[in-house]
Amino acid sequence: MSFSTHFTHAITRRPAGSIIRGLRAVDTGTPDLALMQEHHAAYIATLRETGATVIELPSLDAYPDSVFVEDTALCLPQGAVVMRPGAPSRLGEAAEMAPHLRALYSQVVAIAGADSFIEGGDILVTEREILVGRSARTNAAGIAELTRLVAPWGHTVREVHTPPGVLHFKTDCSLLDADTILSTKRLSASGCFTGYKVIDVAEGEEAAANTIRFNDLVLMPAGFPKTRDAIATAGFTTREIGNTECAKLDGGMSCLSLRFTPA
Ligand code: CIR
Repeated sequence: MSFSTHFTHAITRRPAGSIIRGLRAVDTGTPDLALMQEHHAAYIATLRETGATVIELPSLDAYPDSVFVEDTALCLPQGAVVMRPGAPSRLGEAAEMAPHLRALYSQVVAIAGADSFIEGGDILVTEREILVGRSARTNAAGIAELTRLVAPWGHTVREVHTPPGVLHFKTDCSLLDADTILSTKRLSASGCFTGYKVIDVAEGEEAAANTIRFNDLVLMPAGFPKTRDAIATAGFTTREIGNTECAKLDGGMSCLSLRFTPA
């Protein structure tokens, strides 16, 4: 079973009332908490439908963006790495996640350098390597530290670039199976996926690039029919989840969970 697509567990965190103050590149309106909660519940139900255990953490009002748990850690088969988010308002979220990981994993390490910044949204784990996109949130020191921490576990890190103006590397791509990546053309054009099979997100549907392959399903944001059909035609089973409210905060499917098999 592929460790990059199949998982026994996920961790999520309930959205907080403070979500209305969440970070966003462009203000497209205030997120509606009730609707976000509805979408979040559908997301969790879909993860559970695959047979996984989903641990739902309580909301953290002190951290408006804390529903986006992916950015706080990298979960690998051998252990977990606690991140150092590059957004100052999100730095403390990592320490909030660490004890939950320690309860599940025997090995938990952390990015610790004062100048090291790295967020989980910039990390794409495939069966053969870990790709990390340098971005406004993830710097060279953070990537170097991650590289050192995961080497003893047999993982290699390849530094790539997040397209300019794009929040995270995985805003623009996702892994569908061991060899297949869904990507926007603006990202795949950089050549960073040479050696993989790439499925292009349809023109005008760039916001559909952030999906998650979780066990037998591909969870994707609702409202992108051309990309949904392209994924289905390639043989994957898709589930559309409402994402209008998280999208106002530049968040999507991957941001809402940590996915792993504890070791
Ligand atoms: C932020 O700017 O940090 C949040 N509003 C969105 C985080 C999305 N996370 C992700 O792509 N992994």
